[in-house]
Amino acid sequence: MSRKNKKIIITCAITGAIHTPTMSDALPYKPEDIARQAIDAAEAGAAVLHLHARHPENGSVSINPDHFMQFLPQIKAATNAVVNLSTGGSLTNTMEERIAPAQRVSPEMTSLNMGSMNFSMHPLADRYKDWKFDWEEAYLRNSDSYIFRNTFRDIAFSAKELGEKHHIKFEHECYDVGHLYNLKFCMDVGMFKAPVFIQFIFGILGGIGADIENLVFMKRTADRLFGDQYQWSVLGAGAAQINFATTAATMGGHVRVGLEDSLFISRGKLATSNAEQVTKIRRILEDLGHEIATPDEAREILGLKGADKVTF
Ligand code: KMH
Ligand code: ZN
Repeated sequence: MSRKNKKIIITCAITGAIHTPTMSDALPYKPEDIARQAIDAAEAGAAVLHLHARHPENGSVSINPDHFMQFLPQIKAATNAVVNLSTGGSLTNTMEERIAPAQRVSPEMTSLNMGSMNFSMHPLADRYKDWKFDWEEAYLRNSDSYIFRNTFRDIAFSAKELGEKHHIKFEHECYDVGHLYNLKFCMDVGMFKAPVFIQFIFGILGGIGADIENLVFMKRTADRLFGDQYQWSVLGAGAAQINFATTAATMGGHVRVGLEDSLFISRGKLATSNAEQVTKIRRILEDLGHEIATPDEAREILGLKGADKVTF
């Protein structure tokens, strides 16, 4: 879908499950820091906040609904931004565990990963020697034997438990071209209603690489499969983040930034916050003549149920 002349939705992914506290002091893991950075990102122009939880005491990834509840009410009280909860979980979680926080708080959106794949951060472990917490090194190194499991049965389970029962709209995370075909199959059997929202993801080790030719190919494939029945956004991992967001916007897409996807603000320079990345992409997009969507405009573009329907 070309989406020319429409507003651009900035999603900001605040902390994720890829990076660890040693890598950047700016990566938030305490609930008050996740809340503060999310609110600041929304004030800087993010219409959608993609959120993971972490254990407050050591920053390891958490899918405990109680940990989400330590920051979600603060975010809701301070911003109108759309809350999008991750269902990605950590290296060992089942799909039942991964969707439990969303079942508890019934957000407007959640992520939904559209295929099983290698998903590895192990090369990052070689860049650090002194770790802030003792779980970090093993977490990263063990990801080389991790299969990020998202079978058709898992996807159908999430569609039923979150989509049907909670009217949650999905950020369909597609890390490779095959994931688009998985989504098409799921739509054909009635799992998801148009317009779907697809996040094209580039540069994860295990997914399609961060080459602009791949973005063009993903977009062309999605056009063929979904016609005008989809909205799309792009995230480039690491150094690809801003270039890919800018290119996506030029091609008619929405964009995602945030410390989940990259810890940097420019080559070799760590970002000081999520809001700094939002401010940067917003400035670039506005300089190029694009308009940024407010949260309510994002709700309309994506067909969301509304902030009054969440339970946090
Ligand atoms: N847990 C990672 C392997 C998402 O937010 O849905 C991927 C992930 C993506 O968490
Ligand atoms: Zn995520």
